[in-house]
Amino acid sequence: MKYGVGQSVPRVEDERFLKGEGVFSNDLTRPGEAYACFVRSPHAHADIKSVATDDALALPGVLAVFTYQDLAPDSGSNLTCIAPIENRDGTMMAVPPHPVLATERVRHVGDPVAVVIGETPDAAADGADTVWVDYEALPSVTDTGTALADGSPVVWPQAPGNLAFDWDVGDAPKTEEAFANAHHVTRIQLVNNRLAPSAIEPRAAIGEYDSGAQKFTLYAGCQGRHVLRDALATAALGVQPEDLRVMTHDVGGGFGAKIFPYGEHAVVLLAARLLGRPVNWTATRNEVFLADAQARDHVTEAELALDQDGKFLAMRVSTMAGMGAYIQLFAPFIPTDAAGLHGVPYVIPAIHARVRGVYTNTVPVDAYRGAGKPEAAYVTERLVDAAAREMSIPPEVLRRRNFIQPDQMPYQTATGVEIDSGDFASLFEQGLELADRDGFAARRTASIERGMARGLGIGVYLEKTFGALGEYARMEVDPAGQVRVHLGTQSQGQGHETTFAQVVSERLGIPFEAVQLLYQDSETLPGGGGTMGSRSMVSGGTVVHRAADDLVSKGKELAATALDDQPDHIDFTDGHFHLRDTNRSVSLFDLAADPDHGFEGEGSCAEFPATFPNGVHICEVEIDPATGKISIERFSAVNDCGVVVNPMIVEGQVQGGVVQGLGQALLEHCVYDPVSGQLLTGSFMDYGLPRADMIPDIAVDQREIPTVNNDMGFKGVGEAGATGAPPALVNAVLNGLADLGVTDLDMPLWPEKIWQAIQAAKAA
Ligand code: MCN
Repeated sequence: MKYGVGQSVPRVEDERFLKGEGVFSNDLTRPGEAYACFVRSPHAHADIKSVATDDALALPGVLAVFTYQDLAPDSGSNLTCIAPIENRDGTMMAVPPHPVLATERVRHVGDPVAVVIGETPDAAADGADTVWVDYEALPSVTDTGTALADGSPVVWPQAPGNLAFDWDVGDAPKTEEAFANAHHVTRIQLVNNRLAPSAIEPRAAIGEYDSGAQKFTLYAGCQGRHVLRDALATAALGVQPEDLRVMTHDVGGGFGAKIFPYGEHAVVLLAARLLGRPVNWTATRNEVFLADAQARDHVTEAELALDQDGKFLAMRVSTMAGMGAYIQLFAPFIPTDAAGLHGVPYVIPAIHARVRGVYTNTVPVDAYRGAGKPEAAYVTERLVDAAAREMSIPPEVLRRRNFIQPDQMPYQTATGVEIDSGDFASLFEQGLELADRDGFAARRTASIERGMARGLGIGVYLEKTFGALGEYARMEVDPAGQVRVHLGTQSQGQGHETTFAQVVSERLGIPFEAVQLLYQDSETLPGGGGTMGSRSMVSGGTVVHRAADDLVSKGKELAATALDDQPDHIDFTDGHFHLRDTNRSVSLFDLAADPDHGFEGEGSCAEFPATFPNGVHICEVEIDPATGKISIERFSAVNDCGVVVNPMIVEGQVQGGVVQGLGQALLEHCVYDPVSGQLLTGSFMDYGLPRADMIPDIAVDQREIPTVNNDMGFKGVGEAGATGAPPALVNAVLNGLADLGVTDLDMPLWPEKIWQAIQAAKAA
C-alpha cells in the first residue's frame, strides 16, 4: 500500500504551514468582537482590599471592567482538578478553590484580578493600566525545597505547613530491610528544575455566547477540545457540557500547557455573555510565563541499595513536588503516577517512593512533555551513575547486570506496574554502537590534549503512555472519493493528519490522499481524550480501527443488498466489497453514493492499557574547564515505540523532545526572587531556551518491539526525547568532570555553575 503504516510519508500539513496558510487561534476573528486585557497581581501574596475601576471605565474605547463578583454565576466559577489523590493516611487531599479571577487574595505574581474589555486591544490594555487595585502585601514562599519548613508563610489555611498531599507507593518495610542488609548504599539529592513551557504560539481564546440558544462557544488552540469543554462547563460556567462548544484549529505547540482550562477561557466566555459581544484575548509572551502552567519542580532524595556484585536490591525515593499556588487539572497525578516508574527498566525487588505535594506562591504546575516520567528517569539514571562511580563499576556494566530481561515479560515492578514488552539489554547495546562507545576513549584523549574535559553519559528510560481518558472516532464516506475521519485527539505539531491518514489508508485499502482527518469541533463527537501522555497513536489508532471495522461491517450489509446476496458472502479488500467466488464487487465510495442511506463507522473505547515506550540516549560533551562552557559533541538515541507508523515523524518527535530535554538540562529554569516572589525569568531575555547552534545532529534509531497491549502494536513516542536527554547530558558532564573532582551538579548546567563547581573541587 502506497503510504501505509511504516513509511516515511512527508507531512501533508507542512505545505499549509510553510505557505503561512495555517489557521492559528490569533488568526480567527468573530464579527463584532471586543478585546480583553487582564489586570494581574504584581505581588506573590497579598490581600485585595479594593479594586477601583472608574478611571479605566472613563477611558475612550473601554467597554467594561469585570471582577469575579461581576462574572461568576451563582454556582461560582472555578477551575477544577480531576485527579485529587488520597494521602498515605487514607484521607483525601484538600483541593482549595481556584476562582477564575482572584477574589480576596492573590497567591502568585500574575494571578488575574480583573479583566478590561475594550473596542481594541490597545484600549483594553490602557484600561488595565488604570485599574487601581489596593493590595496589602503578605510574606510569600516560592521555594519548593523549603516551603514545608516550620515558619514558612502559608499559602492556604486548609493546607497547614503548605502540604498539599502526602502519598506513597511500594513496600516500605521490605525496602527498609533490603537497605539494612545491603553491601553498598548510594545516596543522592537532586533538584528537577522548574520549567516554563514555551510554545511558539501563545495561548489565545475567543468567547462567544448565543443568548437565543443559551450556548457558549470557545475558540481556542488546545490539546483536546472535549477535555477543555468538560473541565470548563459545570465548574467554571455553570452549564452542561453540551452547552459549551469548543472549536480549535491549528495549534503552534502545546507541550502539555494547552491541555488545561484556564481562568482566561472562562472569563472571555462569561464576559461575552454579559456584553452580548464576542470577546477575544491573546496572551503576551510575558503572560505565557505568568499564566501558563509550569512544570517539573521536584526536590528529591534517592537511595539505591546494591549487593557486592552491583545487583540492585532496593530503591528509596522521597520527593517534594511543587504544585504552585493552586492545584491544576492533573497536578497531583503527575509526580505520583510516575513515582511508580522509579527504577525501571531494571530489576529492583523492593521500592518505596514517597511524594509530598507542596504549595508555594508561584504559577501552578502541571503536565509538561513527559509529565513525571522524565523526573523518574532522571532520579533513576543519576542514581545508577552515582552507584557505578562509588563502586568503581563502569556505568554500562552496572546497567547490563540489572536490566529486566525479555524472558521476564510480562514483568511486574515492585511498585505494581506491569510491563508487557521490551528488550532493554539488546536495545542498550544498539545504543552504545550508534554512539560509537568504543571510539570514546580516543576522542577523550584528543579533547584532553587540547585542554578540554570530555564525558559520555547514558540516559536509559521506560515510560508509560496515558490510558485513562476515553476516545472516539467517526468515519464518514463521501461518494466524491473521500473518507473523513473525526477524532478526539488533536495535533499541535505532531503530524496527525499524516499519520492517521496512513493508518486509515492501510486499514481500508484506499489511497492515502482519500483520507481527511478532522479535529476542529467538539460537536462532531460525543467526547475525546485529546493529545497528551503520548496517547494519540495508541488511543486514536485503536478507535480508528474500531470505526473502520464498524464501517466495513455496515458496508457488507449495504453491499449485500447492492449485489443481491448475503453479508457473510462479502469480503472487503482494497476499498471494495467483493462477492466471494465471483468477479462482482462494489467500491466503498460507490456504496456511499446511494442517496437512501448515509455511510458511517464509529469507534470508541473507555480506556486504554498502557504501553511502555523505552530507549537509551547517549550524550557526549566537551567541557572547557576555563569557562565551564559545555559543547554537546554527539547525541544518539535508540527508542522502542513498538510498530512505527511514520519513521520520519518518529525521528522528528524524538529529536524535538531531545532538544527540549537538553534545554532543561542546559539552560531552562524559572527563577523566583526569594524575597519579593517575582518571577525573575519572565521573558526570553532571562529564560534561556536551547538554540540551534548548541545542538549537534541527533542520531536516531528505532527498535520495533510491538506491544501486546493493543491490536496494532503501537507504543507512544511523543515524550521519549524529553525523558532520555536530561540524564544523558548531566551524566555526560559529571563523567567529564570526574577527574576534576566534581561529582554532583543540579540542572540547569549553566557555565557559571560548572566553573564554580570546578573551583570548589580544586579548593577542597
Ligand atoms: N507515531 C508513529 N508511530 C508510533 C507512535 C507515534 O508514527 N508508534 C507518530 C504519531 O502518529 C504522531 C507522533 O508520532 O504523529 C506522536 O505520537 P504519540 O506518541 O502518540 O504522541 P501524541 O501524538 O499523543 O503527542 C503527544 C506528545 C506530548 S505528550 C507532547 S507534550 C508533545 C509531543 O507529543 N507536544 C508536542 N510532541 C510535540 N510535537 C510538537 N511539534 N508540538 C508539541 O506541542
